[in-house]
Amino acid sequence: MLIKITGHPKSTCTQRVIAILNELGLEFEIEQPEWATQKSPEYLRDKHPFGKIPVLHEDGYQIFESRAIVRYLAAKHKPSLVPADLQKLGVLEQFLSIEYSYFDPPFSAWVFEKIIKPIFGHGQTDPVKLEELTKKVDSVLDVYEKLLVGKDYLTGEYSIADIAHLPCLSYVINNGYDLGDRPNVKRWWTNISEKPAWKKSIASVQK
Ligand SMILES: N[C@@H](CCC(=O)N[C@@H](CS)C(=O)NCC(=O)O)C(=O)O
Repeated sequence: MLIKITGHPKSTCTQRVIAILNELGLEFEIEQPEWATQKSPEYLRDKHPFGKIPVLHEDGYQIFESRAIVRYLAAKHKPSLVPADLQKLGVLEQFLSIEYSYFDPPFSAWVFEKIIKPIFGHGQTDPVKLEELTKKVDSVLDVYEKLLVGKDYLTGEYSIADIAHLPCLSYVINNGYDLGDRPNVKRWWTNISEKPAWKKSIASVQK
């Protein structure tokens, strides 16, 4: 049965799901809700109680939250992306939590300010705000530079923790953010962004 995603190809959360679907070689289609529909009583009742995207629909099964969808699809279709060894799983969960707690807030705010805001008619990019967000992104990547010492991937092996970072990291780098003097982050970025599945995922949607 074809997997359906309620989402928008430009949304970072939707791109996280697209990235894992392409990594797993699964076919899918995207159903884009109208902005207003996304807050309608029907949408809140039937798709997402918080009025957000993305939502996964698979043969009568439905879940929302991009990282939960990534975990579910990887565990189902490619368990090597989610280690069985409990200590390795703990490290993976640590990096997924780091992504959600410390990485995503400034990065998704940067993406909103620079890209999403003007595209979707929420106003022009505020350069002062963007500068503040750039400093926050800098601080997060300074920590990643240390976390990535001697490693090609966050946990040491390519995993869903790397995939979870791709949409926001890719957006900022493709839209003028300079990684600066951070050789470990640069090596990691090259390793994860050159995966064929990611290239397929962002073709024509991130610029
Ligand atoms: N933690 C959620 C976040 C969902 C979310 O904020 N989605 C955004 C797009 S990336 C959205 O629906 N924005 C529209 C809105 O807030 O009305 C996830 O990862 O799925």
